[in-house]
Amino acid sequence: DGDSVVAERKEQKTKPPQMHQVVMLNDDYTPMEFVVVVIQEFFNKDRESATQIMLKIHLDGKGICGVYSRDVAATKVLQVQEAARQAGHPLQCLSEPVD
Ligand code: TYC
Repeated sequence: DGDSVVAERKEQKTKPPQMHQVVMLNDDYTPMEFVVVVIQEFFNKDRESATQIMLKIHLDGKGICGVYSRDVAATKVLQVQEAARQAGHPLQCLSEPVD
């Protein structure tokens, strides 16, 4: 009945956290090799997977490097931005909630 539904909801209230995808954007200047190394280092991909992701970004304009909790995704974005800044490349990435 209604009471048991309410009691059950109270015990099962927690939902999994919203996940966020880290999207990397193409540009005309960042070397392909730099992008591959960044994807390997910060998104824990092997060289083959990183190369496939880089080529997808290069061809489509953007691509998903990984899906994480909001805080981890935000940290990945900062790590990529700092690596790009330090190397003098315009590489950009962002995080957005997964639908
Ligand atoms: N378009 C770049 C080039 O031709 C390569 C590149 C790929 C840059 C992916 C950014 O996110 C990127 N050198």
